[in-house]
Amino acid sequence: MLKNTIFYAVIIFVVCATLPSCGNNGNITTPASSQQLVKYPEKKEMILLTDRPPQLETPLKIFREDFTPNEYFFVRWHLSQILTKIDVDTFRLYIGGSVDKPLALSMNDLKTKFTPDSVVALAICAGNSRSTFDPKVPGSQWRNGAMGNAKWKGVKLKDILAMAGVKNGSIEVTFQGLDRGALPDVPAFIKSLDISHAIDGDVMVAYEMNGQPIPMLNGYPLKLVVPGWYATYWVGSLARINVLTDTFKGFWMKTAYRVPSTGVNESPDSLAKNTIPISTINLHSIFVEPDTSEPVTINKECIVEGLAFDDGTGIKKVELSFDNGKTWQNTNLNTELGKYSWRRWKYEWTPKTKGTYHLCVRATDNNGHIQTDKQWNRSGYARGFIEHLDVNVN
Ligand SMILES: Nc1nc2c(c(=O)[nH]1)N[C@H]1C(S)=C(S)[C@@H](COP(=O)(O)O)O[C@H]1N2
Ligand SMILES: [Mo]
Repeated sequence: MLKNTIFYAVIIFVVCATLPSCGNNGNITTPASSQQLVKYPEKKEMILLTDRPPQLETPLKIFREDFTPNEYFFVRWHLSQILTKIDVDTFRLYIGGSVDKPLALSMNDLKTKFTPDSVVALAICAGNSRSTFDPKVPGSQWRNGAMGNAKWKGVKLKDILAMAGVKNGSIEVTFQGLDRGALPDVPAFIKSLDISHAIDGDVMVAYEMNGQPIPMLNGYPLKLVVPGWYATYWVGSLARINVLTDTFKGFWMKTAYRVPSTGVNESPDSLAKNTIPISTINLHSIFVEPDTSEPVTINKECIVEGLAFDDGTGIKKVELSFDNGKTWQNTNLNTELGKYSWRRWKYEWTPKTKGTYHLCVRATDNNGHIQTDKQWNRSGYARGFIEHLDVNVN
């Protein structure tokens, strides 16, 4: 515990020393109320949360598109030393540990020695929408823009592991990128998956995002894609895959990114004693339109629209309420873009009277699970509770 406290104190000191806007409350974040737009290499105007490491949020209006353009795709790194350039000719992806034949694969090997695979999948930060948690929790104060939907192309992790030959008795696989902490004792960003998950045929080592190379800030040249799981597992600038015969005990699995073992809910008055690593994407739906900064007019059609998503179970229906949850109307779902994609919902609304309407949206998945009104956990992870939007009609 003391070690972790020292670790964070060091990080905060290093970041504060380089960031004039850093507050003194220990949170390395910009308040949710401010919306400073910035332009980073290969990116268009994004909302700045922190500069070092870069944390950039996608403006909500970009979610009117089904695929989030690479230049608007959110950015979230934990360590301050990230790659700004790389020589792809000498770059190698190393596969080692409990395998028969350790591999060092070039980009050309990945593109020519394996059958290409592709998937449409939503990447969503576990802390997306954290700024809306009540009571407030520490951490990056994201609104809804720490997510993006993309078409990923690459190689199935299963095929890479088959080439290396996983030995009997292997139980986990770890993934590490080329990013580093500013100081040697900052734990490397390493994530792990169970071997059964790693070889399930869904997990992918991607070299393309929406038909283009992955932007440097999103993890060029390789990013692990773990469909249906929170993006903390989607290791960027991926360079090392290690097969283990033991459970991985690194900081980013054993200390960070954990939720109560009973689910993503706990009470602020009695925090859960047992925690487990966060895993699959919680069922959620959000509003994208109307843009409440623009007037909504009586007797004129207004499109109410948003996105619903989950871990791949599938969205059965999305309902909308105009009276703060008393009555619910079914919305229209757009065609499914893939099991791991988000799903767009729409409702054509013609308000007949003036006033303020309290809209709410809730999704139901194919297993019959329905979003509820209350959810909280100390880390602000996996937001899944019902969104509200107040709309003034004039
Ligand atoms: N190497 C590396 N990979 C990483 C991270 C990181 O800090 N380092 N952050 C993870 C987290 S928490 C998120 S939300 C996603 C963000 O991916 P993006 O920046 O491409 O949107 O990357 C994941 N992969
Ligand atoms: Mo994240």
